[in-house]
Amino acid sequence: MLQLTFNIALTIMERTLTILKPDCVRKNLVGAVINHIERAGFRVVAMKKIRLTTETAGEFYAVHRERPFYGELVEFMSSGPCVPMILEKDNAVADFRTVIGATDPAQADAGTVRKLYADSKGENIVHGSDSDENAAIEAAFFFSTEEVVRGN
Ligand code: 3AN
Repeated sequence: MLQLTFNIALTIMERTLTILKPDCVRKNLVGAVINHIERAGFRVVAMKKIRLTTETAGEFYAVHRERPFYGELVEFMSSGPCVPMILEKDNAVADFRTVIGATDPAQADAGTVRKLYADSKGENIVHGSDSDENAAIEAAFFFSTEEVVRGN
């Protein structure tokens, strides 16, 4: 029984929250980016297409409220639909940040999502959580428990 409990605990995967941003949707790159993400070993366990308001975008990025680009960021994130997703994989948060590349696409490694598809630091195609704690907070921002579906 103890052994069984241990094995079940080992199968719990780490999660991260991503948003395919309005530039990704506008450029019709949703499928290409999801393909890139799945090929990197992530599983999509929740996904929807929504449009943030300036209020909800401002709330999501509240941590950046004092930064000079905050207004621009909120305006951009509410400028069209976006596609938030919860992704599962071992080491999801760190591995996803490797897959998407640096915030500034000019600095991003070759083959990363931002290097391949992004135009600028502001319009950089995808968001990725920066810690396990924020991943959980951000996942709850977009999805209810019922909207998260594990398994194949
Ligand atoms: P990342 O998304 O790579 O974790 P953060 O957390 O530093 O980057 O920034 C959050 C978001 O704010 C970025 N995804 C980007 O859209 C925007 N951003 C960051 N730096 C700038 C900047 N200098 N000018 C405009 N937008 C920026």
